Amino acid sequence: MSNETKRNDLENPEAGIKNQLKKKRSKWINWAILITIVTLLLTFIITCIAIKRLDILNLVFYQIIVDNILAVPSILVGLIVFLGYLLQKKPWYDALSGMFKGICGYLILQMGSAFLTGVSKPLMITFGTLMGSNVVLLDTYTSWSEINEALGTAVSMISYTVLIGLAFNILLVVLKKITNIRSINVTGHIMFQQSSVVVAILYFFVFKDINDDATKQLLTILTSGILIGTYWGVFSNLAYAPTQAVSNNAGFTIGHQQMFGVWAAYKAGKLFALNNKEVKSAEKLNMKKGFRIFHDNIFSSSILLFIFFGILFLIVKLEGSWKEMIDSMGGYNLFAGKNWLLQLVGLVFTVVASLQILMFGARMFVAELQKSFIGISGRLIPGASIGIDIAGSFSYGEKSVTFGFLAGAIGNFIGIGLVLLLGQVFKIDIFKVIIMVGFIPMFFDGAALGLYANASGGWKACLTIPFVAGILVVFGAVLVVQTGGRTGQIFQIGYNGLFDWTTIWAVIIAILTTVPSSAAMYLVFFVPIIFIIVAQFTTTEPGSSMIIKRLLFKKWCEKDNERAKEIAIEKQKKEELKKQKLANK
Ligand code: ASC
Repeated sequence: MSNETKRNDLENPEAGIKNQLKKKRSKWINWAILITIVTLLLTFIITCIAIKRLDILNLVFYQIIVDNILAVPSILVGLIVFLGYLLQKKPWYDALSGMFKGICGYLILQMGSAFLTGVSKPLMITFGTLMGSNVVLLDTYTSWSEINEALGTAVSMISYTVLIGLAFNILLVVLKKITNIRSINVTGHIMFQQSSVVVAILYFFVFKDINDDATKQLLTILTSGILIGTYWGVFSNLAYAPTQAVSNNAGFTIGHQQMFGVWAAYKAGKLFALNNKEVKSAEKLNMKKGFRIFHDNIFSSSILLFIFFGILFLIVKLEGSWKEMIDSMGGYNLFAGKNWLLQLVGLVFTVVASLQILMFGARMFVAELQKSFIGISGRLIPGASIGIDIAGSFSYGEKSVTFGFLAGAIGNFIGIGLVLLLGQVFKIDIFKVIIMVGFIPMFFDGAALGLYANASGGWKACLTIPFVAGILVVFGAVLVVQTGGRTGQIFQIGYNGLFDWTTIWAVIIAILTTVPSSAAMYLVFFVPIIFIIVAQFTTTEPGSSMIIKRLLFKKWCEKDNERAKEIAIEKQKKEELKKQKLANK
């Protein structure tokens, strides 16, 4: 049975999240609760508007909900876990303990991530500045803060976009029978970073000719919300099946920056296993006797990271920028003030240790989410799954994560070199920009693509696919910087730079910012429509083809129905076998 059909399938014992509570409560009660909540909410909003207290609305929606819950993923995850347990009618102390583990697990992951980034980012930035002055750094936080600056007083558009985007994502899941979308993203910081890019493009390009700023902002928020909410729903849905293959049907999906990327890596990995060819997973690589020590993950990742970071650190030291780099590491450098060689060794071990912390935290909160989400997907939004941080999947393949990162990093460096060659030596106009890949795209893209490629194509795919993607990302970034960066207000210092944002989004940005804005204003609405059509192609449930799919892709639906029949026959056979076994006993 394909992974797609396993979601919430009660009779499938291997299903990660078993929807044990499905349909227990009458549909009408659910509707009554929903209508009451919406009515209360609307009454509150209308009353606030009527008594002219918009500041209360702002306080509740913006400062409390957006700033303190949506933007803080650990709290959001904790609350989801808590709600999930309560919906399963678990005792309150179980719900509370699950919530604490969810919050702590997520915080542990963030601490690992903070140390990993805190040590590696200054290294990459210093290395980048050594290469040249007008460098655009691919880094999510640099991109986000540059856009915040550029938007000035209009910056709150980003938060409202996140809110509308999330609501739209949930709506698409509620309408899953038509949309075929079943995943909701819950990675707050990622959702903010991505919304910032979309808002900037719409505000500075697509709606730039609208004179009244209030109308312009309103149009930007609404359109960006729909656009980004559809992206979250459709692409986390796309990543669902590959994520089940990677995680042994853990039931979650990815809500990050390379949702299309992991799907593509998983599909491309299959090319390495054509004609049912046996492939060896990176996790199971058999080393010769003397190399057995490489089976130990900490040992092998230390050696590999020593080679990679060691070389970069040495270059920075030889070029005389050591002090500047160490200063910007601040408290993340636990070896500050020691001899530089000891610092170098210590910093590499800090990276190794941070990776272990990150994976430990991921295991902790993912386990809680899995257990509690049975409640949410059973009661609140039947059939839904959630999109979590990409690091949540890293515990399912420690070696492939390291291999993928290294292969991706080599690809990145070759890409950077090629762009330098084309722009600085051959003087081709579009390449006259220096791109430096920051640590976040370098690590999280490479590791993720390696992990997913390994799941379908083994270690060769795990090395090849992130490598190719590593080169591609740099060229995609050039396209964004030379089109979306044309205003001179954004993408001059940094750009998001992860896989989806240098592939599909790079093309969208290039088109929307190149055509006249009078055309872009209409074209922009084609993007969610195309996304929705993409969703029709994915995670289909055989036998229950989607409406749009039924209308547009008749042949495919026939195939679906055939598959559904096959599944039904297989099921019947299994049941008969079971009955026979019981009778024999
Ligand atoms: C990103 C980003 C981060 C990391 C983190 C990975 O894209 O902005 O901080 O990835 O989410 O765990």
